[in-house]
Amino acid sequence: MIELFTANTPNGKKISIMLEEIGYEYKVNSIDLNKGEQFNPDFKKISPFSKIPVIKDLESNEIIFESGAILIYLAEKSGKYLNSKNRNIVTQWLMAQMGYVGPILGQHHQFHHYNAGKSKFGEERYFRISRSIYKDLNYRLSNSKYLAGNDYSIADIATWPWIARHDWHDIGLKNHASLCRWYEEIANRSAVKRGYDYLNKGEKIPMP
Ligand SMILES: N[C@@H](CCC(=O)N[C@@H](CS)C(=O)NCC(=O)O)C(=O)O
Repeated sequence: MIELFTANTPNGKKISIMLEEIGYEYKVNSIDLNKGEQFNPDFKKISPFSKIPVIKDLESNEIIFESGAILIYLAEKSGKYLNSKNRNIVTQWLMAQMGYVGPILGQHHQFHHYNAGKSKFGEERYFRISRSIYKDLNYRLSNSKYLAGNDYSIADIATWPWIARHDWHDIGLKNHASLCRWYEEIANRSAVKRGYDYLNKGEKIPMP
């Protein structure tokens, strides 16, 4: 059994999707970011930067923070979505998501979606880089079924929830045919649907 400390965000959904994909039992401990619950001293003990997601493996008592580290932990524990043959390519695409795709799209959400009009420089900068991320992902997926090759992996599980905010991005997922093909295929996986709606509120995946 895994305890998942999370919130309804792309980084949080990576882990509920992974837990559904590997069929592990998990209980959700919701952290209300709007109320600042991430800053509670008890949460900070398990999350040094006060961020979700975090997991506690109730079998081993191990606590893991950082979504990329959690995905690697769960992939190694379950033997799924990462293996010795694809490890190098999967970790490259996973780290590219962690260090580039997520942080840039996150800034695009801040400047374009939540705070439009507050900073022309910020809006333009993150819009431009986000467009180029769509273009580069589209190019990769025009040559490769999944991000790390022929097999669905934790690199896809990390990246997909960010593209699931495509309606906030205003970049046009439909105009990126290969990215759109990959997005729709993953959206149709039943584990992804369950992980996306991990609160069981009937939350539907935004389709292009
Ligand atoms: N690199 C971290 C980023 C985690 C992160 O930024 N989490 C956000 C929600 S998506 C958060 O907890 N924000 C709360 C805050 O910044 O106060 C990861 O991938 O786990």
